[in-house]
Amino acid sequence: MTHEIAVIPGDGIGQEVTPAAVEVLEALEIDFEFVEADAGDAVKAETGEALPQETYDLAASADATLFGAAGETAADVILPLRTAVDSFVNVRPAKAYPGVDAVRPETDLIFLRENTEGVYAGHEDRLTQDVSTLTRVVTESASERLADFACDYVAGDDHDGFSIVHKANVMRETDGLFRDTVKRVADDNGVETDEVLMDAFATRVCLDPEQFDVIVCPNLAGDVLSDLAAGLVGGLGLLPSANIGPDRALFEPVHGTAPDIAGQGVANPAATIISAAMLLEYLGYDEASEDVHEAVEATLEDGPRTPDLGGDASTEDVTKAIIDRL
Ligand code: GGG
Repeated sequence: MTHEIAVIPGDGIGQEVTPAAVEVLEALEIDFEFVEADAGDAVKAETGEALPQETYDLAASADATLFGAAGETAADVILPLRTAVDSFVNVRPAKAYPGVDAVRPETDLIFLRENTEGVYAGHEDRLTQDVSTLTRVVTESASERLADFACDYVAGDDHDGFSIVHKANVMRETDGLFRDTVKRVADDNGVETDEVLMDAFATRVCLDPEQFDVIVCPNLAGDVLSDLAAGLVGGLGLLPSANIGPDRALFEPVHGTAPDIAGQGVANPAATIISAAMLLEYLGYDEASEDVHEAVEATLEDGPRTPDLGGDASTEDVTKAIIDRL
């Protein structure tokens, strides 16, 4: 059976790391049909549209999508692409790897980030010269959908439970609804939870990341706290993500376009290649997924490494080393 994979490199280093991940997938000789499409700042400059309709339609119909990064147009690209696959959860593992210089080498976390609402719902207004507003949306249905996924996730992957990270002591209605709903669903499923205020979480995870395992959180908190966790494990070049929907999914590195190094051929492809390993698992290729994870881990441990990890290798060198280890 052929799987259609939409490939949307986007901007900046997305143009470098996405082809690297496709090279790894091609090396596996699985029956994939890769279809490339444009999105981001460059296509907007050319056509006036950051996300052409054909790119949206491709993501909405492909079996899975591999996305790189978007810069200034991130809100016009990433959010609709997540909608195209009806993605209600963004799975973001943040793990320290042997051989990589990490602030907290014991870190091994999974963020399950609500992916449709919160401040990302986009209800912003400029009322006057002096005042702008943002309406934050939290629904019971979206919180339930995330909590159902979290319960299945911890059961399937043998975790003890999960932490609900929120700020319901201040945002009583919105985060209050989020916390109460997630807790109710977890209780109904017999899943253990604890609750952590998100500011306290930020401190505690830096001091002792082993206190945490699976973290369920609202949209913006998930974005910010997973980037914080990237700082604990050696940088954003190591964090993959999966935007999961009911019928399809979109995989992307957590990092953005990195304009400071774009075009130099030295971007770390690990985050995108690990995202591709998550894509393989999503499509049922568990063994191939494990092989890619192991090849990336061995390469991170023994090199070559890109400059963000203290090495002087190129994106191409690292990609080749990963493929050679498959
Ligand atoms: N690789 C995805 C990307 O471009 N990330 C940068 C970004 O702005 N991310 C925001 C988000 O994940 O919500």
